[in-house]
Amino acid sequence: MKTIVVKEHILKANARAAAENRAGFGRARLTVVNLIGSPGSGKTALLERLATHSEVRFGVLEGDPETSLDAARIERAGVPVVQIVTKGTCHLDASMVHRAVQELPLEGLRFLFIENVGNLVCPASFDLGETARVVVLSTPEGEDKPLKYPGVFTSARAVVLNKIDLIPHLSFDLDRAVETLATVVPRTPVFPLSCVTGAGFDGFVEWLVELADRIMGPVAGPPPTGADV
Ligand SMILES: Nc1nc2c(ncn2[C@@H]2O[C@H](COP(=O)(O)OP(=O)(O)OP(=O)(O)O)[C@@H](O)[C@H]2O)c(=O)[nH]1
Ligand SMILES: [Mg+2]
Repeated sequence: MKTIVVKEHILKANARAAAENRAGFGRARLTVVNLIGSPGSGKTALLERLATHSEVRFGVLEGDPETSLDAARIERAGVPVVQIVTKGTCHLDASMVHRAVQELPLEGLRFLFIENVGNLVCPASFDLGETARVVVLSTPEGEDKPLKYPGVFTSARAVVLNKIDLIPHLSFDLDRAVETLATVVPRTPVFPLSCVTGAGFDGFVEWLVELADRIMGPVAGPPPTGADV
């Protein structure tokens, strides 16, 4: 009996496309952040608040199974955006990103944020060619998620712990959440913050700017053009 290992084949093809994306992002001097989190954790809210920080010039690729509602929110925030509708697929892949980024005006941008489909499992397996993954976990989800979904957390360069403004209304224990994260990802920075009040947000922005400085150098270099990616 013959067995076809579909997953392995798909992941190999994705890895090739991701490597091409990564090379193109490097030529365009873009720091690319793959935002992963559960539906409703606040990924789009994070990007909306980030739009108020002029030190982070960015564009966005929005991934959703249906609708362009999130892209409309990002556009209202004055940020260049392209919506990828996956038609039910539970994650973005590198070829979707490659096609979508051709439609995004990259001139003058230092960052590209890719909001993945809301999910803590599927997006973890698909490299998009990003510089860094950031997981957005929110307080109503509970402190135990890093234990239940370790794969996505171990692949992240940073964790945002969003919706800290809601803690007084929840049984969520911030110290316990930070301890739990430390058992799963002891060296990963954690940013407790609120996208609604802005509390804790500056620390995350500083980390982003340092990341870009480390990867691309403190001066952004010649503005990228669409032809570079
Ligand atoms: N109280 C509070 N609400 C928040 C915060 N961040 C986001 N929200 C709310 O949470 C809800 C979901 O936020 P979104 O930004 O749409 O979440 P998302 O992760 O982009 O969701 P999907 O794209 O559907 O996966 C919205 O009603 C937001 O206003 C926060 O820091 N505090
Ligand atoms: Mg969203």
